[in-house]
Amino acid sequence: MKDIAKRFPENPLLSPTDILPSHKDLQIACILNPGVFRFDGKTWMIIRVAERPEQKNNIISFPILTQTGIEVVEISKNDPELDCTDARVINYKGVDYLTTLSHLRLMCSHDGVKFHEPEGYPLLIGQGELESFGIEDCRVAYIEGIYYLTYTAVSPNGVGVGLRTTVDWKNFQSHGMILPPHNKDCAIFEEKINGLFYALHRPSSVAIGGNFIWIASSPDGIHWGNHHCILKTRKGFWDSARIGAGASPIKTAKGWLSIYHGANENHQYCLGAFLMDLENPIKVIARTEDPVMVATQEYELSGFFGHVVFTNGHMVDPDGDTVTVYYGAADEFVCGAKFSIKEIFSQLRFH
Ligand code: MAN
Repeated sequence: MKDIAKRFPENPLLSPTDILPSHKDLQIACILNPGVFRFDGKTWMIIRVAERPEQKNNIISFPILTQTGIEVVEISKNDPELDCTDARVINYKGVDYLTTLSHLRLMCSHDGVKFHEPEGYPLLIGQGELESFGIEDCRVAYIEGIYYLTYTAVSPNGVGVGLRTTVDWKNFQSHGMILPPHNKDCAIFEEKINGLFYALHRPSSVAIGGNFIWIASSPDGIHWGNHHCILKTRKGFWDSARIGAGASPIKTAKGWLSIYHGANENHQYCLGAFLMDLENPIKVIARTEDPVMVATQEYELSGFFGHVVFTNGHMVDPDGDTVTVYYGAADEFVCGAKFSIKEIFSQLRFH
């Protein structure tokens, strides 16, 4: 498999021990999957911080959000009704829970490498019954002076896409759930096309269909319709089980370029790319066959959930060719790597 990523020698850029938990009873298990944007002359990340209580012997414990705050659920590991084979999700008495509770936190940087927590900015935490298992993996699209934050909203009702908007990162307007379960990986294009907003998203179908990338359009960025399935998983490939869009597609002279993640049946996550028609992004015109990035480094292979590189944030240099992809490694660390867009193009197979 090819890997054309030039990883930062400073990786991991952020580890769980670099920041403090949001609550005295919790520890940070992972920080991962940052959304990325420019604001106030600096590079910012909105990272996912996944927390849980200190784990005791033979007990699995995890927090959930209730109307009055955080509640910790404890289950004996010997309980026959518990299935905890996946580090990320458990099933107890037929109900799924997440093993960690995620919130979103801002980090900022002058050089795109050293990030620190800025003072005076709020944490974004789950609100209401559709976000009681937390909010995750935020993508940020900047359109006509407004930042659109699309994130995964998790609750016992399922996994859907929530939207909040802001202009100053201090005040946020919540627009609720814009795409109902099961859906995630929603990336809004940063420019309207023929007067409409466009977004990539990833519904999942349990029976017929699969974990495919779809596109939708909207008159206002809030209400979405005209859905089309545009990219599918490929049997026998690195992206055979699930695929999902990364950050907002990059506008190039030849089309909209999306860097996406794909996973196989063994839950190994790699990155690839595909290209959509500039005027009509419903049309996919090219796709990479091999991944452009594969988990190879120690910090990508072992961690909370190993063999994972996952991105939902990037920054294109003014040179128009270099893109810095920020990514979650092994579901535990935040890392960075540079790519040349030309080099990604050389990997694309045109249909
Ligand atoms: C999957 C993984 C987890 C995530 C849940 C809910 O199990 O991507 O990391 O927490 O879905 O989104």
